[in-house]
Amino acid sequence: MNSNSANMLAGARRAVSLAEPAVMGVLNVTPDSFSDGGRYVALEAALERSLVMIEQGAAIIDIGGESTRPGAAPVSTEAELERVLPVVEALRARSEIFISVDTSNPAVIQAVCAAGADMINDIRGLVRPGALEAVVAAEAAACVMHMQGEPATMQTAPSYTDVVAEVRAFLDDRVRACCAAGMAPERIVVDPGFGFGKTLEHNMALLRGVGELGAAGRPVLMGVSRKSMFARLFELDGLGARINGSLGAAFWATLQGVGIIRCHDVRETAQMVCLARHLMQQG
Ligand code: 7PJ
Repeated sequence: MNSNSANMLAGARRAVSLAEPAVMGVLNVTPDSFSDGGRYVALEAALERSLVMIEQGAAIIDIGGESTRPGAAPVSTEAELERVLPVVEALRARSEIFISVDTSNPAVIQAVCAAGADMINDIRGLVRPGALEAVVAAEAAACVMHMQGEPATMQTAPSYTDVVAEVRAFLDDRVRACCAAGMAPERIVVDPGFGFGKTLEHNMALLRGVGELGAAGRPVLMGVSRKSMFARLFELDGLGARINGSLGAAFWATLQGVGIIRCHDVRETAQMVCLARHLMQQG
């Protein structure tokens, strides 16, 4: 595989180097924060949070307006656009940061890319009708993620014969579909989808093999930040336990050559990347 293209993620207007893992900071724009009179305050808070994450070392900001947690209700196109679009516009006006938007909706994809988003992060792997075409038309970058089932039911009874092989086969297939639809390979990253239709054992197998999941030579995005898998693993819930697990995983992922680490705790994650990179240096 061409190492130059494998070390880059290109959007229509800007690119990010993945020569060392890029830290992607999560920005949730939740329904409550945008209701009624709180709109302007919420927009300012979202912008401020983004700028803090950039200052702390985020190379990508991932804006999400659809809750994808297990059991979450679906959201209309209008509601999703109302939450996400003003944030994309405001952040683009203030910064040249690589902007990612978490969505599966073709109309949202079209609108946010027109407003300056560089990347679409789709937990459904761009399988919804029109989603892949919208990304291709916008010349945006994309993260295609594996999920077994749908958010509402995915944790009921996840089942695989060989989780690493099956997730890899799905990601290979989606990279091929993206390329066949006209997406340039340097626009694609793949994600095994930790916690999306996976038990603790499945998540651990995927984390162990995270360096080998790069479908068709494309970099891997890892999203384990604060996830319940760590509460299960440590048999102890609480933010501290979840953050500790996330940071250990970030250290491991850097050693394994992961391209992007999606996280809430940007400064701490950037420190793990820094330490691991120093230990990997020869001589
Ligand atoms: C992921 C995501 C992930 C990608 C969420 C949460 C749940 N996108 N969106 N990968 N997780 N690409 O952050 O706990 O793992 S939402």
